[in-house]
Amino acid sequence: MVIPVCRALISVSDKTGLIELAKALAEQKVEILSTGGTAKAIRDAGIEVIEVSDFTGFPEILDGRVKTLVPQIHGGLLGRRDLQSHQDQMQAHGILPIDLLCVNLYPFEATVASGAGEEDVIENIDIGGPALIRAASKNHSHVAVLTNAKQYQPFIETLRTQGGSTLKQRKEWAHAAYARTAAYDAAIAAWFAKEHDELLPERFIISGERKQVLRYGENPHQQAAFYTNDEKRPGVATAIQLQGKELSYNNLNDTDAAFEAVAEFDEPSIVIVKHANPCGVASAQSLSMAWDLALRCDSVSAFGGIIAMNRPLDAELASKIVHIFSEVVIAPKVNADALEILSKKKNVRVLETGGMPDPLAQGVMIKTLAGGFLVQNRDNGRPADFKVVTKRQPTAQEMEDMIFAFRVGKHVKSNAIVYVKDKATVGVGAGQMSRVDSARIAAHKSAEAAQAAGLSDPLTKGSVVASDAFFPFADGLQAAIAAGATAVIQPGGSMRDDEVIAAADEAGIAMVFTSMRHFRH
Ligand code: 93A
Repeated sequence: MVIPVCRALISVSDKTGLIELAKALAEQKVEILSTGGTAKAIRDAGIEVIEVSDFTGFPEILDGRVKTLVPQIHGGLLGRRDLQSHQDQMQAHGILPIDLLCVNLYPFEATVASGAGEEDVIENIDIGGPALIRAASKNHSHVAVLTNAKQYQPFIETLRTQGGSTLKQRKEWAHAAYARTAAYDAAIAAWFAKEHDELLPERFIISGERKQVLRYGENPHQQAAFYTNDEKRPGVATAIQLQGKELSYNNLNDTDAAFEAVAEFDEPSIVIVKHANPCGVASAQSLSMAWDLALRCDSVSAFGGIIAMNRPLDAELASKIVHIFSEVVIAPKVNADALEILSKKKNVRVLETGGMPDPLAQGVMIKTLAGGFLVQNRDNGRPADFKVVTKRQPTAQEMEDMIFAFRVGKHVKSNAIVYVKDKATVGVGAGQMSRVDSARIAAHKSAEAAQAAGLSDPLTKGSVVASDAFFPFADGLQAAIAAGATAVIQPGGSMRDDEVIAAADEAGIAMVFTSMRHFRH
C-alpha cells in the first residue's frame, strides 16, 4: 500500500544527499521538520524548514542531548493511522503524524577510529537518533524510514511517481534501520569491551557490512557474501581489484591465507597458496628470485593458485607470473608496467591492498559450530625461546632456515610439516591426520619436484624441517631424517620427547624446541 507523505522529519549528521532529498520533498509540498544543524543546511539551500523546537515548543536542551526526545515527535512517529483510539489520543494531545523519517547517527564509529578521547567518544553516542529510527521502523506500516543516503534516490523516485512509498520499500528500510541500530550498539559495546581489555565478553556481538554478494559459497549450491568489519587491516577487505574475473568465496578465503602468510616475512617474499595451504614460500633479494624458489617447491600444485607478495609487483615478476595459470595475484602495490603485462591474462584477478597487515597485531578469529561459535585471538605468537636439545648444535644457516620454516608452518593446516632450504620451502605436508604422513607426503612431493627439475637428489636433502606441534613418536622425525633433513624445529613437550631426541642424536642431526605450538585446523 502506498502511504502519502505529508510531513517529514530529517535529522542527519552526514549531510550527503540531504539537499536533493529536501528539494524533492519541498516539490511535493511536504512539510519538513529538522534539528539544528540539519535545519540550517536545508534553510541555507533556500528550502523551507521548521525547527523541531519550534514545532514542539520545547527547546533543544543539554547541549543537544535532548532534541527530539519529546512526545510530539515520538507520538507522531508511533501513532497508528488505522486505530481510532490512537487518532483520538494524538488529537487530544496536539500530536501531528510524521510520515517520513530520515536519520543518520552521530559518527560514533568514525570518532573511535580517529583515536578521539573518551569524552568525545561518549558525546558521540547518539540516543535520540536510534530512538527515532526504532520508533519509525516499528510503525513501518505507516511510516517510511531512511537511514542511508543510498535509499534517498529510490524513495524520491516513488515519491514522484506514486506520491509516497510502498509497503515493500518500508519493510526493506525498516529491516535496514534495525540492522543499523544493532550495528551501532555493537560498535558501542565493542568500544566498552576494548576499554576494559575484554576479548571475550559475556555476550559476543559481531557485525559487518556486506561488501560483496558472491556468486556462490564453497560449492555452487551454497549462497555466500563477503562482509567486512575492519577496513584498516590491509588485505582482502581493503583490496582494490585492478583486473580479472569476479572474486569467488574460495578465492577470497585462499587469498586471505596467502596474504596473511606473506606478511610474516621482512625480506622480499612470495607465498603461493592452493586450497588455503601454502605450496611454495620463499624469501630472497628480489621478488623475482623469491618467485623462482617458491614455484620450484611444488609447481604442480601452484597451477591455479593464489600468488601473494610483500613488495610492489614489478614488471620482472609479472613477466614470470604471466606464464603460469593462477587465480589471484595480491600485492601491496601493482606497478603500471606490471599490470600492463598481466593484462594479457585478462581473467587473472589482480588485487592491490595499499599496504601490508601487521602480523603481530591483535585480532579476533571466529569459527562457527552447530549451535554456536568459537572465538579466539589470532595466532600472532612467535617463539622467543629456542632450546637446542640435541648433541649437535644447528649452524647459523640452519637456525635461520628453521625460524623461517616454523613461521611458514603457522600458516599450514595441521598436521604441518615444512622442509626449508635457503629460506625457501622445498616440501610442505599439510592437513594430514597423522604427522608421519605429513612428513612423508612432503618428502615424496619434494622428490617429484626434484625429478621434474632434472635433479638427482630430492630437494629435501640437506634441508631443515619444522613441525607445527610436537612429534608424538619418533616415526615422523625419522621420516624427515630419511628425506635428508639435517635440523629440526618443533615445540617439544611430548611424553616421548626422550625417544625423539635420541632418534635425532642417533642420526646426528640438530633439534630445537620452541615451547610454542602453531596448530591451525
Ligand atoms: O543528542 S541526541 O542523542 N538527542 C536527540 O534528541 C537527538 N535527536 C536527533 N541526538 C539526536 N539526534 C541526532 O542529531 C541525529 O541522529 C543526527 O545524527 C543528529 C543531527 O543533528 P543536527 O541536525 O543538529 O546536525
